[in-house]
Amino acid sequence: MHKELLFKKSVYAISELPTDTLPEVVLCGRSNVGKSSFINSFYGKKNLAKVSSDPGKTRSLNFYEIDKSYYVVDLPGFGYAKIGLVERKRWGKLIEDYFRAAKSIALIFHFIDSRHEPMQSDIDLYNMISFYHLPYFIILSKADKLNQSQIASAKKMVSKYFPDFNFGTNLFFYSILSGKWKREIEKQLYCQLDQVKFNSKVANKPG
Ligand SMILES: Nc1nc2c(ncn2[C@@H]2O[C@H](COP(=O)(O)OP(=O)(O)O)[C@@H](O)[C@H]2O)c(=O)[nH]1
Ligand SMILES: [Mg+2]
Repeated sequence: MHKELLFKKSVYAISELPTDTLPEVVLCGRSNVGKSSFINSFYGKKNLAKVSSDPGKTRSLNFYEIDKSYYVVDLPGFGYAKIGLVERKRWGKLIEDYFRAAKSIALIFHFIDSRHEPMQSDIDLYNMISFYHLPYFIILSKADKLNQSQIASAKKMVSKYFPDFNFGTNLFFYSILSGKWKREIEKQLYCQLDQVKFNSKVANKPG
């Protein structure tokens, strides 16, 4: 389905954001939750996005261009304890500035480790995204680590925190070790991107 995936650039300040208007699909969530692994697995590249054995290493917004038609933006993970307060605040500000400045966000993927309850930083992120009214999916990552009954408990747990999300629509499991959940996400992602393209066509229609 995806033919071409290119690393475009790393952005360390809002002034460095790409100036074109390709739609952006934004990946965010805590460090080590599997965002970079998702890019490699979902787009079938072995090592394009750097998978970290040193959590919290990504300090930039990393832009990947898919089929010359949209960007995937890998945001720096937040909430990693070993990072100093000053550094953490700087990241928080970069992320918030990005959400405020970005004009082309088509969709946000918020990654949460399927084995753990959402943390305060996840609730904070949820509140921030809701504030900007941006289209929003939650991905429960590393689902290969759960057995059937743990999958059922994870579903219950997440519905308690995020009652307005529905499995298969805007809430998904994912694993880099199994192709099982990919198709579902792909379908909803392209639905969303089509919607964005349609909206911009309508907005740009002459007369
Ligand atoms: N078992 C399992 N491990 C995963 C999965 N996704 C990521 N990981 C591992 O989790 C660690 C952090 O992944 P990474 O992609 O760097 O997380 P990021 O900090 O959110 O970008 C790495 O050791 C990955 O191999 C998954 O679906 N299943
Ligand atoms: Mg990463």
